[in-house]
Amino acid sequence: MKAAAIPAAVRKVLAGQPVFDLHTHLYPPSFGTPVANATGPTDPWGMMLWGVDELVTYHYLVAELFRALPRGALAPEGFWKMGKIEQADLVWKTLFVDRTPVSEACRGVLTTLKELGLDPNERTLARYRKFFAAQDPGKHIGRVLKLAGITALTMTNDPFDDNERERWISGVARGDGVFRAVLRIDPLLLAGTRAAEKLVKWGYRINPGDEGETLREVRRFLGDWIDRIGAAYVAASLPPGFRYHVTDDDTEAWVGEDALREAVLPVCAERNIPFAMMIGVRRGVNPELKGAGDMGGRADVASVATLCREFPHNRFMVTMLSREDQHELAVAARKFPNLMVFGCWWFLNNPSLIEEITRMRMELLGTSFIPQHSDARVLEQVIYKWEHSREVLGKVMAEKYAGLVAAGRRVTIDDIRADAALLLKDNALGFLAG
Ligand code: FIX
Ligand code: ZN
Repeated sequence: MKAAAIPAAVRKVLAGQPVFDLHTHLYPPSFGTPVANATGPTDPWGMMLWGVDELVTYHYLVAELFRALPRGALAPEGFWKMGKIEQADLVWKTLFVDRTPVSEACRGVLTTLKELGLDPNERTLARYRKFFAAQDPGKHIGRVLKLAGITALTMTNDPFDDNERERWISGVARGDGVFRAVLRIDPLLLAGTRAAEKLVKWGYRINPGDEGETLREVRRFLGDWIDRIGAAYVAASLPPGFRYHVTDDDTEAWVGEDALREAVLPVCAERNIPFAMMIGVRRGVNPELKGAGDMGGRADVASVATLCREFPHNRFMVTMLSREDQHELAVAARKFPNLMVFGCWWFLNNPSLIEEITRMRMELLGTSFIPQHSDARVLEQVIYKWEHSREVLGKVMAEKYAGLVAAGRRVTIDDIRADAALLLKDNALGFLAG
């Protein structure tokens, strides 16, 4: 292929390459949908978030709202007392009308509206609301996933969340070939006492005086839920202070170390599924902002390397929240084939950082990494998150192919197709399969 033809060929191949979205907070209609988008089965605590009011009140935009409002004009508490419609109207006016929506989260809403055939220049949400109110949730999901080029994705399924747990126990919630389940276990590792209380309530024998029995019962709990939901993998988000067996200093054992070593990893190995660690989140630095109040911090890649070394029969998928940890994590992945680096998580999911990180990963790891996941919380976000990421990935791939041509290596359309399939789907599916 002529070098000049490569960029357009890459864009075309990526646009047609189906994606497996490795981490989202999306759910099918069987998980219920809130009243604000009432056209299908509705319930106030429904988990399937979709439509313009959810898009515009995404926690990324809530954080940006309070930076744009005049200081003191509205306390977060006052915002939370508003209804969803009122919140959305305020966000739209403040960030999209009174100001230029140049942030990535704002641009994402505009891309999504455009791809759905709507005019992103409306001064109110009225026309958008009319469009969404006319959609049937089930059909709308098919259209949105097609626009995003997603053939399957994983949910985030947390048995410690009573709202979600009840939906599984009652049998209404279920994963399927498109929405695959993931067992999310943060409280087990981060809030052992609270988790133990819940496990006892659910009938697991947690006995502080008998660690062996307790760990056996934690393993039983994990196995029960992996089987109940058909988990593709087990996941946890971890704070910057997460440590494991860091022997080169006197860091005391990290709080969840026993549960990780004696329960989570043995069960994942036995079930032949990966354990995903999303490391570096500092929760609730501004609790007034609720879901918008988290931030990140530098974490410890040495602990990831120790786990990969000490548990060679486990597979680890890792994403880290700090830009400063990305290079060390990619180097760690060079040392451990049982470590799969994935995504540009959360505050890294911006074009400038996706480009920097993807370029660095490709230079260190070739095509043996998963460049992106959407982390979408609202259904339609996948449209922009994947359109924007494909654009950046394509730029980096074209640049690397140009380097190959300069080195005398011919680049064919089959090369591009094979690489696109690995990066957007097959690395993930292959790593999940074992
Ligand atoms: O821990 C997580 O799964 C994070 O992705 C979320 O807590 C976070 O709110 C998010 O959606 C970031 O994109
Ligand atoms: Zn997430």
